[in-house]
Amino acid sequence: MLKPRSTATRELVSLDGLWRFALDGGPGPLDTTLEAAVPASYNDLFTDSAIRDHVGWVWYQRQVRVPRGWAGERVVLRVDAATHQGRVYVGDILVAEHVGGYTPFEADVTEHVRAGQEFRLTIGVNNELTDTTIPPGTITVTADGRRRQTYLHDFYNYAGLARSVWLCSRPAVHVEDITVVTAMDGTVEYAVRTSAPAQVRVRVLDATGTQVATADGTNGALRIEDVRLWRPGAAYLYDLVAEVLDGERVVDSYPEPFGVRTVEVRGTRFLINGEPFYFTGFGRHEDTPVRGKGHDNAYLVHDFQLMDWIGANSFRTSHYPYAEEVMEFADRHGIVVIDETAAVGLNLAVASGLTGAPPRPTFSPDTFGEATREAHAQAIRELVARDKNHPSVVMWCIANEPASNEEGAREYFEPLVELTRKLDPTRPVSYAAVLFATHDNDRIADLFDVLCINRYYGWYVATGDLATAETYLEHDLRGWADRFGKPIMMSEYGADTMPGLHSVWDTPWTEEYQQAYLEMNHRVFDRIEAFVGEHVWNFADFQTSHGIHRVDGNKKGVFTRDRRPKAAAHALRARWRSLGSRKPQG
Ligand code: GCB
Repeated sequence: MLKPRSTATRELVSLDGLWRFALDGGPGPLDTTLEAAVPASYNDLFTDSAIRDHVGWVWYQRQVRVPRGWAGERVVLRVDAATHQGRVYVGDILVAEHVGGYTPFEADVTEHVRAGQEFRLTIGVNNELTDTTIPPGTITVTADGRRRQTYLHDFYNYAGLARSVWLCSRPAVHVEDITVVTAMDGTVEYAVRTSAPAQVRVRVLDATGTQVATADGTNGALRIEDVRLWRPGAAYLYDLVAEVLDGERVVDSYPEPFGVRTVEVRGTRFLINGEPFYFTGFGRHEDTPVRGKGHDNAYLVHDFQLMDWIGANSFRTSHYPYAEEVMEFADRHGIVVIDETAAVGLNLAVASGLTGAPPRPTFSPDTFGEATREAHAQAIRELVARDKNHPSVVMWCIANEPASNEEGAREYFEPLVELTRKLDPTRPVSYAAVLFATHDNDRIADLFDVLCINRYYGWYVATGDLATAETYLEHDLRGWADRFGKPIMMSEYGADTMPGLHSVWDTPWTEEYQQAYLEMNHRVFDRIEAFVGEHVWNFADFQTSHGIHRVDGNKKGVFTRDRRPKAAAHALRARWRSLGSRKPQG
């Protein structure tokens, strides 16, 4: 799905700002004095815990005026994200409904609005997670009748309109979709889909706006002479401008930025443009005080500055697709991205491990079955549709810590891997493996291209004993490397750390321990030939749900929630700045 842009043939009105907000409501005028910021999660905006802990629908409403010059154009409403389900109304009319909290959707509302006139726009947003949503969760009702939401991931279930909302104009016949696939010799294969059969021309512009190639037709290949590659740390972007023509008249024009680069897994190497690439960086979250998961360009800039400062060349969009602004920023600045779906928590053993409840099988008709898998498939379709042209995205991660060791895992995942490969034959596919999944009981790793391993030896296991942790970790990782013969990377390793807490001993929660813990991990990584990268958990401290395992959130950040470095940040900086994108010599 194309990002809304203003072009010579399209206009764009941002609907960000303050919207009327209420827990009770519907498409009719809201009876409320509350206002909520868009984009922002609503949870932390208000002091009323009934709002923060609300389970179900909430309502956002505002007046919108259609620009008077839009007569004769298609008018489209676009919601960048409604977490986790959205319903859009123009006046009393339902114009769009969407499930999935981190991918965009839109509605053509031309028949319901008039140029120059106002309409009442209402968006209902539902935050419920069930065994058929991605991510999954459970709703229970307390003795006094309150509905409570629990889920199988630690980060807080922020909800609402956390990304922008747009009113867009589009010509009657317009470009609907563009796919770009590149080769290092400058060959650009393209496919353009239009809203109706039409004459199409494509033009490739370089970063100065100079036309460097052109072709006619909805599908084809063109060639950029003396092509400049998109490289990690040295981005270069072209625009593929797709034009719908009526004779010589351009009726629609849409520029899709792209980079020329290749990605390939060969043996135990991860290659970008044919060269081995070693990932350094983080699993992250979209998470800031007050805004929750609300997209914020100031944090966007600052977080990328900090990643640059520390020498990180990459990150994973743990545990859901991030705002498109983030992906475009990564494209422009040469940061490499592992792009993850919101399928976090498909694992009932993790929950029972923490609660002592008897484990239930994760994959079964009564737990995660056909309907869950269909929701998961849809999450993959929408992720690939949105992000397929980003040069920064070098791999899809279709799930975080699923029960890949349990019966039914293979039957569940095989069709999803096939689907991902069919949707995008050009990028490797991975999942992040949970501690309980080992090289001898995992049932799905052979289906994937890269082994992404999450491990917390020295934290959840062998707590405070880094010597034992080092032995366990090495044994574990070597097992995976030897059995599968694929590239292997650490997709999570980390230790909760209270800034300002110090000790001369190996004391968990201290700044020294976080640093020693990371160094222990690095010693092991550097001894393993097939290792292709390290993503520390987490870039910054982040908010979690209530629970005795967290004190005001997860503190495994290398930066605090307000982005100040802990001591480990300086040690990582020394290592990563000296590595660049090269594999360490063990
Ligand atoms: C994990 C999860 C991540 C958690 C982390 C932790 O394995 O993938 O979402 O936040 O552990 O800190 O426990």
